[in-house]
Amino acid sequence: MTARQLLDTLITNIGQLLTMEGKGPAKGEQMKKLSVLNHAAVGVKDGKIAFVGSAKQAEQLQAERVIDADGRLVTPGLVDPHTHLVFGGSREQEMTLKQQGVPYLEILKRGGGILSTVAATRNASEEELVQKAKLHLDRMLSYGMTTVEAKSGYGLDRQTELKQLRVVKRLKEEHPIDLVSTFLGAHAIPPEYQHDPEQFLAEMLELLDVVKAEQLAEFVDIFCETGVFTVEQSRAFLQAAQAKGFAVKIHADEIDPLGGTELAVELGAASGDHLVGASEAGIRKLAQSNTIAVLLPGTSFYLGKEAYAKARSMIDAGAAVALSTDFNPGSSPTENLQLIMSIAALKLKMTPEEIWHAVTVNAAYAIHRGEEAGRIAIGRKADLVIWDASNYAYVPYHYGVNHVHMVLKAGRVVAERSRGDVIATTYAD
Ligand code: IZC
Ligand code: ZN
Repeated sequence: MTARQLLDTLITNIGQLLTMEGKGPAKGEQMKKLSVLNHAAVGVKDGKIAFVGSAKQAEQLQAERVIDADGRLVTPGLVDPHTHLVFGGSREQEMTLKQQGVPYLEILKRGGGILSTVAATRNASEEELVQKAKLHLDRMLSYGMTTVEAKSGYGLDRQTELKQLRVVKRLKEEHPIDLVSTFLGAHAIPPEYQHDPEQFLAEMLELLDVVKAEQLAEFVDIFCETGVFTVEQSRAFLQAAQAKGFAVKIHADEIDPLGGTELAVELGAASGDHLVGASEAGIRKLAQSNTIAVLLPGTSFYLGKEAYAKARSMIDAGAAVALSTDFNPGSSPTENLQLIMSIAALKLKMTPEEIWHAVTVNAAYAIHRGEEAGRIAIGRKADLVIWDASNYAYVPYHYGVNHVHMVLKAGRVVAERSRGDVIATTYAD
């Protein structure tokens, strides 16, 4: 960057700038060290980062627009690597059942839970689903999330699974958040196949050819859990998906410890997700692999569980840990990744340094966006959050509220604090 070049935007007077400098995902010890620039500035040109340096150096630069960060913290846009974004209806009626002690898997067994969302999603039009998901995405954007993974899995039939994936495809064009699509047709066994899960899985595998031809998803995922799909079924299903050219992920060891963590590593999955019941042997294997541990402590919290994923053992063993909301209508109805950062501090005993790696660079690697999102470096897309905080430890500490001051997506201001706690999205203006 030379003094004569004109930047589109210069954010200067930054108190702390987290660039998340490094190479590849941050594993183990690497998660404990953060690269922090004090009194910094970031310049943007054509939607990309064109300058990273000190506020002093930036005094030489010219820009169309100068944003005075006034000593605030600036980080990469947050990345959420696991959401069930597109669904019909909601499940507030289950809250009473849960209070009465009815377990999550028992509600599913009775035909509720995921299956009640399946009924609502089958009944919703594509347009209705687009409008509903847009509201959720707007909220995510206002919380500083700029890249988000979205799963299907509330159709469990050809037509509705494709409808959900097409909704995501449309949203990729209509919403500033970068979306990454995952096919989760194997999310539950639908009522019409209760007695023949193998036939159901065969149908979902067949559907993958259409998903591939229409480029509707990059990843294939499966819910490996008691009463849903076994480890053997999951292995066969995901191997068949890999043979068709898909990358894979697994909902593993969320409620019962079945050995899904080991399976994720065995298959070379991009991520193993949940891992609450991961065994010590599974954790050791994870640490030696390229599979990212995507932890979703919002679900332990929301389902009122004592058990949380053993993030400390995982990081200390050398694994790369990411965090996610698991936004879904049943076990984690929240779009607030900042709240998840606080739960990770309180329940997973993760340090602020580890938490920031987990919601930026590691989350990006879990969805194969590690070379594009999650770091602030010259030439990368300018996805940035200016926080109403002077230091990075403050965000997980002050919990339950939105600390965003401003969000820039590819260099454009897309959300901004307007008054008090109100963060308004501005991308449609
Ligand atoms: O709708 O309950 N765990 N899938 C696996 C979910 C939670 C989503 C849901
Ligand atoms: Zn999930």
